Amino acid sequence: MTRLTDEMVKDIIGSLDSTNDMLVSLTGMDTLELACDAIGIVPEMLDLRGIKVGVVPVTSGKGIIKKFSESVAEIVRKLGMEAFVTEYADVTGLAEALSSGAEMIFMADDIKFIAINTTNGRFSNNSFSTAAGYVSALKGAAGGLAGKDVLVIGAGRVGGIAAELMADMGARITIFDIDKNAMKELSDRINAKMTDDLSGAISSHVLVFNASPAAIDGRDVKEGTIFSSPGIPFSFDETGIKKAEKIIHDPLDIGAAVMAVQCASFSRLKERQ
Ligand code: 2YJ
Repeated sequence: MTRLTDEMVKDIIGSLDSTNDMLVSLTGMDTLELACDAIGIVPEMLDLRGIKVGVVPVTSGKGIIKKFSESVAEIVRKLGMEAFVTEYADVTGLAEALSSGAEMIFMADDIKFIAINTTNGRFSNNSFSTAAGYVSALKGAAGGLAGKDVLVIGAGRVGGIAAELMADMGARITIFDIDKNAMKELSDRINAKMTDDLSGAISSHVLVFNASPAAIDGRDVKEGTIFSSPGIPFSFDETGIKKAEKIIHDPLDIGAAVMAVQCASFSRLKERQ
């Protein structure tokens, strides 16, 4: 699994407003609207006021990513919640967040990134949230996915969940992965096509969900293609950027925003009027 680096995270806090503007112009939804759409609600259904969110740095594995916790806290603040990063890391930090009354707690090691709703123990996870957020982004950018052909690059966790969500929306999915077993397992599971020819598949699709860290050769890109691209690092060269109509990509914001909104929805959905 690709791990974020200090370099990828260093500018997130300063670029949250421009990511939000990018989402509005490419998908027609701002970050909060997109995160809600990803879990099938609208912002008016959620009461985010006064939610106290703790972000706990985790030192296990490869350790702390500089500004990771502060970036998550800022993403959550932009959605209208109150967020703090604990002074201590790991178990001591978790105890600190709980004793400060955090209603939601974010923690990430090298394998999982979760947000726990402390009022009921339910939790959201980054793989599902990233997949759902980028599916909503592609749906918004393309004006709907029902009946449309979508290429999914990468049959890992995010690609697999995204492919399943889009198949449920009525999209016709083609899957590519260099891991042929993973590709076959996913294509059998959701009854989708698969391909061995990445270049050919890219050049014959205008809707692409890219959940892979691999580089995409701009010479393969069809003019007017819409890419929803959670894969890190950013996969595109200058030619691809010029030929694509839209590329939706950010290193952390969309996935973390969906996590926060889903985690809040576990206890903060407003009663229907
Ligand atoms: O607290 C910290 O600063 C670090 N322990 C954060 C580690 C962040 N983890 C990752 O980037 C992993 N790739 C897990 C993300 C799950 C993606 N679905």
